[in-house]
Amino acid sequence: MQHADPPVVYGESHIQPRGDYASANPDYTCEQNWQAYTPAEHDRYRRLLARQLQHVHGRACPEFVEALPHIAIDTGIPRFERVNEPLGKATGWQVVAVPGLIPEREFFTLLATRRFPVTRWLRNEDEFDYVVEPDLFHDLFGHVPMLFDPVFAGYMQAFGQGGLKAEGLHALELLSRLYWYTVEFGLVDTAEGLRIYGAGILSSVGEVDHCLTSPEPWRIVFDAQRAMRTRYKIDTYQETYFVIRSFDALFKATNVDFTPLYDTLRDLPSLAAGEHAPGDVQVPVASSA
Ligand code: HBI
Ligand code: FE
Repeated sequence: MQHADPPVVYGESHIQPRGDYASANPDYTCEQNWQAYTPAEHDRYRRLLARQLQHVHGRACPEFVEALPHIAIDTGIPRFERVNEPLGKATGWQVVAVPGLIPEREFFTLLATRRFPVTRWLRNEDEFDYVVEPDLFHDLFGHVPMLFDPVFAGYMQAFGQGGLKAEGLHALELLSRLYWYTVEFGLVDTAEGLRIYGAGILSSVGEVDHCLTSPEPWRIVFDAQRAMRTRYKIDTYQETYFVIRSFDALFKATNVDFTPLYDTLRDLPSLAAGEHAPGDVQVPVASSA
């Protein structure tokens, strides 16, 4: 079935989504087509995985590290059904294949039903260090391990449910900022210091160190309203990082009806990616709970 929908705009860049949408189902899910991956693609996945495993130890949050054995299957690109077995047992989530970026409504609908869309194509060799759109490695390695944590898994489903509500309230942009500053680029404070849970950082190379040690970024205590006001850039390191105390705290802070918040936010000016605002509570780099 041909999809005539307009291309999904991801973040602020207007990119034609990559991928074969013609063979996708009406809900944008599709077959992974695992047998179609070439030996070169399996090898590239193995090298991406080996490099990232070195970078995340000591920087990723413990919940992420604990789930890695389910993803870090070093024979190459995992079959999604092989990941779905332990994932389903852990939190009831399932990975589903999609051709690439999908429209917000379909995206939120999948999250609301505990299905995480993983792009089925892998980046090209010349995109080894950075790819604009989320590819298989970003989605599978960056996002899926966190879905093994029951509290974070609950947050992601609530996010999907909230997203479907937000659409009616024209608050998708606010919600996509919240998604960006938590699910993609979130930091968490632990007894051992700041750790990463955001997929956009965990699947990247340079930012894993930058986000925890550089003096440049503005690191502040997470606040949902502040995050929803803050614009983001998709192709640079983040200039602001939001730090949560725990996934319980994140879930509690966002498991409320955002409708009144959307009304307040509509009248407030948005903030630039690196702007400091009154009320910001800075988190020092060597912070620990
Ligand atoms: N589609 N496949 C896919 N993956 C995403 O992460 C994604 C998407 N569509 C929209 C989207 N993310 C963002 O707009 C979120 O903020 C909703
Ligand atoms: Fe992502």
